Amino acid sequence: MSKFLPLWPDSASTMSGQVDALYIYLLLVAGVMTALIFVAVTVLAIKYRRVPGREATQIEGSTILEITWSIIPFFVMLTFFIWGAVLYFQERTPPANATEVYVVAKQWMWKIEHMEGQREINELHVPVGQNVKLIMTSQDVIHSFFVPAFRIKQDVLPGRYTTLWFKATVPGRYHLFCAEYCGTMHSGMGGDIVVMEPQEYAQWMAVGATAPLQDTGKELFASLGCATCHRFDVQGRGPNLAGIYNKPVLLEDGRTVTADENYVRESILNPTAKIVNGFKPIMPTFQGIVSDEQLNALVAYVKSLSQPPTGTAGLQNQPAVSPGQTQNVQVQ
Ligand SMILES: [Cu+2]
Repeated sequence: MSKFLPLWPDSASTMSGQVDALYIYLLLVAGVMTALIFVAVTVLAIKYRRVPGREATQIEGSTILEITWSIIPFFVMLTFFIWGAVLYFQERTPPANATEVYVVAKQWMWKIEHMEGQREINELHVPVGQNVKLIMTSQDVIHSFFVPAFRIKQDVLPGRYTTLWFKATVPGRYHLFCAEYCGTMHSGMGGDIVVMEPQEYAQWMAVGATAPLQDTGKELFASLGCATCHRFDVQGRGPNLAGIYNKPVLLEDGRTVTADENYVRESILNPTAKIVNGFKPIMPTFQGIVSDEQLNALVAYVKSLSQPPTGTAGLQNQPAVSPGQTQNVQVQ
């Protein structure tokens, strides 16, 4: 339909049809409400028009009528809220099996890093039919990752990660916009999501890969000296990081937090913000020492310490994770 009457952008993800359905519903309800009001105004204007010789009479209010026209629209409007909330939670909850891609925004470009090591600028290649989770941060100001054809949008903030996920359904090239005014060249800050058939994608993936992201992180972990304190064999001066990802961590002040991507990131840049119970605030900050790309690699490495060995080169030397831990990771 959109070719003849381009009211809607391309529809190319599992979410887009659902978002469109909600939009059509909103338009229909708004249309019906508007029609009802216009009909009532017209009919009442005619019925109670001024007629020579007719005296105006005072009409008192009707409680039943007023309650009816309040309660019925209230429940109609609640359906917007419920439907919208259901879609929102679907869009905010990445499936556990999603392929992860790191996105770093800066004035005025999108830098993409695949787990396998491929890097791209202003282009993101993905296979059709695969859940893709984006872990995004900004090097400078607030940007916003917006792909109309997928009906997804998420602000990208400096100093923390935000995430987004999608599953593309139709191969093709879809425009990526920055949807947050971010400076002079904001309107030029765009790109393309290239959705490919799986075989085509595998061919694309086979070319130009450097090291997998977690391997880069592992090298950094060694070269920055992290491994001196965060040991995997004996208890070091810092917590053992094997298996911590997505697990609750008890802090010195009694709080419990989940060791998600933002926690790992914060612990590298601002180590004293959340001190793990039983440890001392002796870790120096790496703010200004590691770039956002290096941070992503370190976060990917820490996360890889919580995944069962898959036999890929990058994961061979990781510490063993007990079956219990592995199960928990998968459940979460
Ligand atoms: Cu921007």
